[in-house]
Amino acid sequence: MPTEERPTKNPHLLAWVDEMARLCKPERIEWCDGSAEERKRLLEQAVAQKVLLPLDQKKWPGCYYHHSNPNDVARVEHLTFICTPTKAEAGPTNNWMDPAEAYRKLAALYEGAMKGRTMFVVPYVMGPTDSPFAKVGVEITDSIYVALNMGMMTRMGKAALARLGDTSREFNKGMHSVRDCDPDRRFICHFPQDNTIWSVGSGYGGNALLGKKCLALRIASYLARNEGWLAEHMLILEAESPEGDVSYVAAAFPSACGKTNFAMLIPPHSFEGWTIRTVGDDIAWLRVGDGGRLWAVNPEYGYFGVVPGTNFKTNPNAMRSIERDTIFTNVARTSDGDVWWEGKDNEPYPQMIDWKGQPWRKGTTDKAAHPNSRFTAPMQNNPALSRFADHPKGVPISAIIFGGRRSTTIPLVLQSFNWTHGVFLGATMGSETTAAAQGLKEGVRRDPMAMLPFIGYDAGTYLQHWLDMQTRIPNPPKIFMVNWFRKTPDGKFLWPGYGENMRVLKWIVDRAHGRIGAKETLVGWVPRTTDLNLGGLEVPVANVEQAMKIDYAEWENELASEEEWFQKLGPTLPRPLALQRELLLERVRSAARQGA
Ligand code: OXD
Ligand code: MN
Repeated sequence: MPTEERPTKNPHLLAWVDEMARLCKPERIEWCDGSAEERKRLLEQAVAQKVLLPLDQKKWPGCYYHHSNPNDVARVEHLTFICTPTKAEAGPTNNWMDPAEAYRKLAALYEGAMKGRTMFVVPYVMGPTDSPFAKVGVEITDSIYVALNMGMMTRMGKAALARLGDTSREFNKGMHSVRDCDPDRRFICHFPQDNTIWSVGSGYGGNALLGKKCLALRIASYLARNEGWLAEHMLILEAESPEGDVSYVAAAFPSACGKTNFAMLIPPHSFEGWTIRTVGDDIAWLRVGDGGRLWAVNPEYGYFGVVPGTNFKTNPNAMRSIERDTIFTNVARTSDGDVWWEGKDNEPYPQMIDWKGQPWRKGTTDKAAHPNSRFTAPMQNNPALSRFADHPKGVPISAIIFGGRRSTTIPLVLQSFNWTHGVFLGATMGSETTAAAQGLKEGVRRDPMAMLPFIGYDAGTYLQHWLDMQTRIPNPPKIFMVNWFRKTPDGKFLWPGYGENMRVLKWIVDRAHGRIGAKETLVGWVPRTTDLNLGGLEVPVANVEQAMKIDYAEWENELASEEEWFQKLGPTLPRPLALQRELLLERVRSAARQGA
């Protein structure tokens, strides 16, 4: 066994690292301490190994490029498993594997997988290090790319070992090997009861940076249910009004539906004096706190965002966040160290190297950057970072927003009648599929709370947990639904989105504080056109009205089609949600019959 400097005395951690080393047989073991010197050294090593290519350091200081294996560009939901003692605990929306079988199968793949390679031991904290809500994880990986990315996405190194201490068993055991990156030997397995993750065969962020989707969502959602809180796929933003009132909002959108853009929104000119700041762009851990309110912490420390479509118009704060110290994965590059992607401000260069490393010429129809190409950037780079982003207590949430990508039916914005109706809106949320996950059927899929791929246990039980949270929160946030993506019958977006979403956000914040009007419909509260500030909007009001329209015939279809989804959830579907659907459907049906 290789000897290495061991920066902890924690016997549980040491025993586990020894056990994994015996299995994987690395040539060397390197414990990451999270220091700047270490980062510099690892970057140099990654460049020497051609895992990273340095970009032009004048244009892109501290930035690097990474080509993934072309077979490894997104999360793989069909290869992601929840390994609970019974299949019922994983529920009908997850792939399940018996834990003993999963350990056996993956151990065989880990056997000797790190021969001749370095095994990095990466201790990290999800959440502000001094927060009572933070969780410690340790990832073992044979990927220097993963070690470097974990150093940006989490509070990594010494601070995590200090937080863990010398005796605690309370850390997530995350085992990861890219092995030979063979899609036939790729598995992402979660063992919620063991607080353990085993991932093999992929180096892609969502499959390999184990603090993010695997720990902060799948495992954390399981812990959250047991401990009485919520781990959610939500951005957290801070909205400050011209009068200096500050409100916090958490919003759940499926992957690649603009969460990062919303979290970094710049208000339009007619909203002078409003400022939006980012607390988090992907994950929120929500707990009941002071004042009986729901408080949110962002467990992450960096952004792993979708690059295509990002530019100085759509998201200037993201552009500034990636100007330095960023790792770009699978965008296009030039031979002199520049990067480009579809939807960047400038035209493509005539000749580039595409995401697969192949020559690319302007005019070809092939995409130069992969649609799910990504940036990894430290959150401190964000010029609009909230000063509470690192606060141990987090921020108190006034409104929760659910939103999908829907061409029809779902209006621009809708406020739920109450908590149960809000949970129903989240539970039945649908979205058209995007590039963030491979192998999904095109079309609308139900994605409860944008958590379908991330609920670490039975989905019906998860929805019951959401309902149960109401009685724990004396002052709960109000719940809303939005849809930025509604289209005309000929396929044009009705709403301009991006910064203009401020108009909707303001209504939401004002509603949460009970200071603006709305109209009651059969399916929820909506703004009247006069309740929205539309000053300076370059889109005809008729389009906005179309985007906001509630068409009861469309809703009848929607509510009727939700039955199939509820049936899929099976016996644990909470009865209040089934009744909610029936109640709404009956009301909408009679209204549609009257031609309303
Ligand atoms: C992500 C995702 O990377 O949701 O955030 O896939
Ligand atoms: Mn996400």
